[in-house]
Amino acid sequence: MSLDFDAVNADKILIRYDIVVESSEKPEDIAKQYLPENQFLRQIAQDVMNLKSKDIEKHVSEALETLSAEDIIEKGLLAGMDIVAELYGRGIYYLPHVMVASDAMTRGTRVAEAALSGERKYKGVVMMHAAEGDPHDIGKNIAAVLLKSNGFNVVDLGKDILVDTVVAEVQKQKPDVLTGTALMTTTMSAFSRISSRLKEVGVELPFICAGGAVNREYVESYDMGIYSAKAAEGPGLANKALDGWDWKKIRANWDDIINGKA
Ligand code: B12
Repeated sequence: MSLDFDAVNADKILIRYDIVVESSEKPEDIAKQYLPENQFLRQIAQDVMNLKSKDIEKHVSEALETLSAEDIIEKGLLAGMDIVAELYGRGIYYLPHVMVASDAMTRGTRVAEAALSGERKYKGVVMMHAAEGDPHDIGKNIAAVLLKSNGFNVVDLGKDILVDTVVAEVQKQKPDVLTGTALMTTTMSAFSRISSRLKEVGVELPFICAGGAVNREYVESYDMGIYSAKAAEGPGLANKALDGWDWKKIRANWDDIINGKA
């Protein structure tokens, strides 16, 4: 089923100002600390935060006249989604807000992605997915855009992908790197299962695992797992795999790679 977000009047979705009164902070105050200074980026972040799905494509196109697609995604669209996540976490926004904001984010990302320059001469294949049972794919989609803009051929399996499917696709398509995203504590265990299954069938490759449900300690508790906290780290980690580094070497040099020293 596809939802028609154009028909949504965001002003009619209840915002829980009662919680705000209790905590003496308004959504606008909470948003202030995340909003970028640049007026175009600020407008885009506010579009996501204020659920302005209809305006965002126009605003991203305008911003592209002076800013790079990567900056628009990372500093505008993502900043807006951070605010939405914060407001949702505090119980001020409800699920409908998050869904409309996700739609705005996706539309904006599509316009920015179309503007990414560069010859499509692929340097390697990255296979991506969101964990079995997990519908959260915004971070994965952003990471995909950044990997593509860095010259990788991205094979995106999608969201809520069965462990069996991931293992079968890796065997079939033989990517250089596999990635997984999990935002729910109930779905993150799929990664260790994928790791065990790949070992059983004799496949080893760097497996970048991300999403709010996982941390470095967890990801490094199973073979092949390489932790990532930010989409922007994806290309740097994947580049190492193309340089011939195996997952053990990438893991051992993780801090240096993330800090741009390796
Ligand atoms: C948006 C959202 C949704 C949207 C998802 C839309 C979509 N298409 O993704 C919708 C509305 C569908 C949704 C649904 C649900 N959600 Co929700 N959702 C969120 C919310 C508010 C924001 C998540 C988000 O998009 N963040 C922004 C993105 C950019 O972050 P990210 O994915 O982590 O990506 C970053 C990094 O992880 C990294 N990254 C991610 N992937 C990759 C890949 C690579 C290769 C690299 C390098 C990096 C990388 O890069 C990004 C930053 O640069 C969070 C709250 C929160 N604080 O996170 C809850 C949250 C994740 N949801 C939650 C829940 C419980 C649900 C529901 C079960 C709610 C319900 N009761 O129905 C349902 C799921 C039902 C189901 N099973 O189908 C919980 C999970 C709790 C838990 N620990 O298990 C959270 C944490 C809210 C909460 N505090 O309770 N949700």
